[in-house]
Amino acid sequence: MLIKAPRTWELPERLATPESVYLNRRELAKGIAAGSIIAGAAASMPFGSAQADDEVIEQVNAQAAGDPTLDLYPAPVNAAYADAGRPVTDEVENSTYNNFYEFGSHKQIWQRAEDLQRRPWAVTFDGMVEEEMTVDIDTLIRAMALEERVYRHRCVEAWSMVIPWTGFPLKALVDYARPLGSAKYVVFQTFDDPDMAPGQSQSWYPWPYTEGVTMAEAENDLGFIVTGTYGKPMANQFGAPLRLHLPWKYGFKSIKSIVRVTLTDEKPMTFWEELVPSEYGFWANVNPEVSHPRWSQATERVLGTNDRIPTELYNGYAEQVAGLYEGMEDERLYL
Ligand SMILES: Nc1nc2c(c(=O)[nH]1)N[C@H]1C(S)=C(S)[C@@H](COP(=O)(O)O)O[C@H]1N2
Ligand SMILES: [Mo]
Repeated sequence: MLIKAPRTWELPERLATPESVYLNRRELAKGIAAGSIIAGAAASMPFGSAQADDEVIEQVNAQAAGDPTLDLYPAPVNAAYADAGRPVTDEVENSTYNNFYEFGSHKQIWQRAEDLQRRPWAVTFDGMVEEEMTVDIDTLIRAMALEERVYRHRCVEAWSMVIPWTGFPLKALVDYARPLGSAKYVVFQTFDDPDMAPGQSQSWYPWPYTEGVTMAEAENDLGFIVTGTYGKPMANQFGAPLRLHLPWKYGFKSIKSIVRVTLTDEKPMTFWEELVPSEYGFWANVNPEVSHPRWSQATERVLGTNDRIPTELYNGYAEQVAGLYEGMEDERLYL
């Protein structure tokens, strides 16, 4: 019997299992039924050579195993979002190719993100709410019914991934905040702590990272608040312990490591718009026909493959979200 990752012996079975198994759930279920789960896992293991891959999986699993919400995983799959129409991106690939400028302005921040202190963590709800409050992250997460959704993720830099997220609808977070009827936008902020995150010493960036959506966008069923990836609490580099994912928008809208949620009637200035207003706007909806000023958005590189595929309007989610933008043709919807 082959056990691939002996260093993770102390982890629950689902965390010691190679993620390739995840990609092949039906096989896994059959394996369990046949009483041969380990054999099934070994058969589909792609990490043959790479010790480096083991190191990555060890990191993400160790972070998951130390997370106080581990018992909530894996969460039930929301059948409406069980399949993103493309294969799920390999977890090692996904865990080692991240944008998280707080830890460096390049993709290889997964080791530096070890320094992210995911507990204690609190989220403040303020602005146009019935009552301002600061809530401990574990209280917040446990107040929600977690579910899993597989979503496409398209960065403005023209690469894409497919990720099994765990979390809860953005709308549930907004309801939790108890907004006043006058609120028109939901604004999110990441932590601001240069001692923990050296990128934040780079003073030319407008820290803290800030993003926002309209109330109508926040209430659309697609908007998702993420707590986990690949069936377990997410690793730091994904933006633990709480991040946003808006699959129809360019990835920079999907703010990581949220500490503040503000309800307001003023359209917020966001991190990238403040930095380079000619290249990044508030709406940032995916559109293959509207080029970035410095490159085309017509196609995207699918990470973990050699494929370059056509990009779709609203990243393929037009049916759910196009209606949000009717009558707004004069706005910069696609930048
Ligand atoms: N706080 C914060 N959130 C962030 C970023 C960041 O640098 N800091 N980068 C954004 C960008 S450009 C992308 S593409 C996604 C990347 O998410 P991933 O690393 O999970 O793929 O996070 C977004 N959220
Ligand atoms: Mo991005």
